[in-house]
Amino acid sequence: MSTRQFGAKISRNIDPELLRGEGKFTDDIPLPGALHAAFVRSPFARARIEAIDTSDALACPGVVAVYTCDNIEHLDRELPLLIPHPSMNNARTQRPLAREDVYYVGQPVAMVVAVNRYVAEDAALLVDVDYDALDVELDMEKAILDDAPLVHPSHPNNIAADFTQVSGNPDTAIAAAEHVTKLRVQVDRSTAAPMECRTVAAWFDHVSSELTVWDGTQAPIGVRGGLASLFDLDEDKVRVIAPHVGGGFGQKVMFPYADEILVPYAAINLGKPIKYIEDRRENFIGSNQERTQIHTIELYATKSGEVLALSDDFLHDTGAFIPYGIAVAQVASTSIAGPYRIPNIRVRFRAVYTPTVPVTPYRGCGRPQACFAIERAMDQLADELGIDRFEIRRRNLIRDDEFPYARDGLLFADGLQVKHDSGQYLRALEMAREAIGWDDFPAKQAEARAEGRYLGLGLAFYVEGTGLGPYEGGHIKIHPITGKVYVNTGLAGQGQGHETSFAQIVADQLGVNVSDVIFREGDTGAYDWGVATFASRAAVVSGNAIYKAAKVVRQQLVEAAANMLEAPTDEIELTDGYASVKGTNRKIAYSTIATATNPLRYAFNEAAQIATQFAPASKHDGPPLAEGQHPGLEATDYFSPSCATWAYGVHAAIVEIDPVTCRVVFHKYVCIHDCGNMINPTIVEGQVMGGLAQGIGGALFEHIEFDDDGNLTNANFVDFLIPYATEIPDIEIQHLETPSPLNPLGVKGVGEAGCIAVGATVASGLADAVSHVSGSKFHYTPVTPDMILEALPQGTAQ
Ligand code: MCN
Repeated sequence: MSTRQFGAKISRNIDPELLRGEGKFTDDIPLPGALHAAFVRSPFARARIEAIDTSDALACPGVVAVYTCDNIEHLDRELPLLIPHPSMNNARTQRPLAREDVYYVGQPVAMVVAVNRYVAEDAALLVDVDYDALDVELDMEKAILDDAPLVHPSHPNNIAADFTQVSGNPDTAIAAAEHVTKLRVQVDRSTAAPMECRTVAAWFDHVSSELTVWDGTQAPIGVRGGLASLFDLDEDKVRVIAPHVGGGFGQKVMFPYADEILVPYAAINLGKPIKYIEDRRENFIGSNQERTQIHTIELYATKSGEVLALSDDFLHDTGAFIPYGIAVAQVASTSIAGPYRIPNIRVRFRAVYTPTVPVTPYRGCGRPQACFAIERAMDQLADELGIDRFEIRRRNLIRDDEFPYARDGLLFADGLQVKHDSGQYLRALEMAREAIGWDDFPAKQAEARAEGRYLGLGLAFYVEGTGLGPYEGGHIKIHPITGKVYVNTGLAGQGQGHETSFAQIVADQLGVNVSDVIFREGDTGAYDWGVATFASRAAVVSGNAIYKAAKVVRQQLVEAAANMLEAPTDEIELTDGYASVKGTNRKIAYSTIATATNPLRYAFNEAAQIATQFAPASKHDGPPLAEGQHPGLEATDYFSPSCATWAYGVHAAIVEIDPVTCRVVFHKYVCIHDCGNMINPTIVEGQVMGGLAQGIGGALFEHIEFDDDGNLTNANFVDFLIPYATEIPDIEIQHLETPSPLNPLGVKGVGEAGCIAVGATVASGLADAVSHVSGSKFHYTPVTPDMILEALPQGTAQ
């Protein structure tokens, strides 16, 4: 195995197990004697709770306990604000179980624990809650008016945060501008819709006082820390395992949802294992969502299309609580200038409380909205100035020699200045232009129009600050018996292929096959330093931590082998699990080196016998460890990024409107993207494709619909449409690899990239398709067939 593994297209090693149905998800964990939990949830978007009567539920055979705010002791409190920010005044977070008031349909009010889920669900229906319904306003633009009903009386005009950032000197630039383009765009609410809904199971061992929790979370270490502090346990007494997780997409990163603390609480309280598996309806009404933003964006430009200043003022729907602070809105506000060198920016947002399920990051986290705003604005500017859409972008893109390009005054969600670290933006645009066939398109469009067809070309450029800190760690150990390499991190994957891509990094450093690297994540019992999987950060932060640890183990291998083979270190080669002396047949297996470097050897295998020749053991044990020496081949290291690294890409699509159904048909979809050096292009493409499919969902189908009373009216997959394979076109992906200068591997993240530009691309294509007959600009997503019908001349659609 002399070929380099980093950068190789290798199939994901976890897939066969998952495809055969052999994955182990929380619900597959055998917990003999487990009780099951079900929740009573608010049917009102806003109401006072006059009384809760649990007596009928408690009398139900098989019911073991019913919890309300009155019998959960110290847990009856507002949960912590996860990301504080000075722009928020008295940020409101949720109580595990409602007390006195409910703030959204789906809010947990009581938890029933019973011998099985059927009994628990039936008994939950018997909990009698007396509500006094209050007025609600779900429309953000009305919710900020003086007479609007308040979600929290503590917050006038429903404003949770009001924050402005300024870069450069917008006022001067605005005064100098020759042209201004202004538009209002809206992206509406969606949800992550993971295949597996959220899950949690817990067991407390009263003898050892150890709490074990299986949680389909993106952040087991965070959950562990939270539970330890809530239950006043040493962290070492709490083990959180994220087994296989059927997709997270951001929805499973937030801690704590009510169930995540109440299920462990009941397990401690009742002395029995407890399980809660959220059902699909609960996932729709009770698990966090994202996306609604309304932007009013203005571009101030010269007549030749050079953008001098950008002003954006947007409303961000934060739902009824704001546990994540302003993170989503801040990411949107700092991505608003996209890839353009706009020196003067003023961006303000107001986060608005609405009586709906809370808003936390969902794949893309504010970037799809920002991309939609700036890219629709760029198209409009191009139209108004009579410049073609590729050209207007070309004139404004950050040029290669301008990197690193800092936006003074704009702080990203990590609190650090926005700085685009590297890229080839002009080249990416040119590649997209060629791949989509921009030069030939006008003729094709003219031909289509002559036949009465609506054919359009859309494009959008996106940027994504990835790889947020603060840090991750990696632990590597070569096993003395088998020579296999074990790698542990504090991450938890939900389908990102970490098992393969991180094995590739290690395989290269240590000279082993990827199949000999065993990667483990999602278990605080195995490794418990780190943060979580979110913000497209694993490749950057964990990848580099693992790389650093692997380099240390490599050095250990080389030194030990040099000693055992009596050769200088620079003569040692590492390949295929053996250390050898260059140009000779003298070689030694890693298992032997690992065994020999451990003074205490009770192994009975061949490696141990051979190892004895090199370092003969005394009767029971080997030579003492020298000062500073440690046994075996093992290292832990950490990586802490200095700031976000910026990935980017361009999408271009040729779309046609089916005049009968107003369906959007994709003729071609091209995605040029750059996530720095790719560890595994197969995984990168899978991530881009998955994100893109989610983006198409958001652009055309997926839409959380509330009625005027705040009821979610499409809480199922019949009415909430996610795209199937039949709706996803063939995607032509082309890679650019501009290394990030900010980390040793030169990588940038890719997990969210695919979804960011899709809405803007589709809208751009649709507006182009109808531009000869309609002024429709498609400034709203999802674009529904109704909207398309409205854009067509009357009577066109059949
Ligand atoms: N990768 C690579 N080369 C790079 C960058 C990344 O080969 N230059 C590989 C990584 O090694 C990893 C994968 O691509 O195997 C994604 O890496 P990264 O971009 O670091 O993203 P994370 O692993 O941190 O995953 C989080 C990201 C986010 S924020 C969401 S949301 C999302 C996503 O990943 N949710 C997902 N992708 C998902 N994919 C699946 N199947 N399920 C989800 O819930």
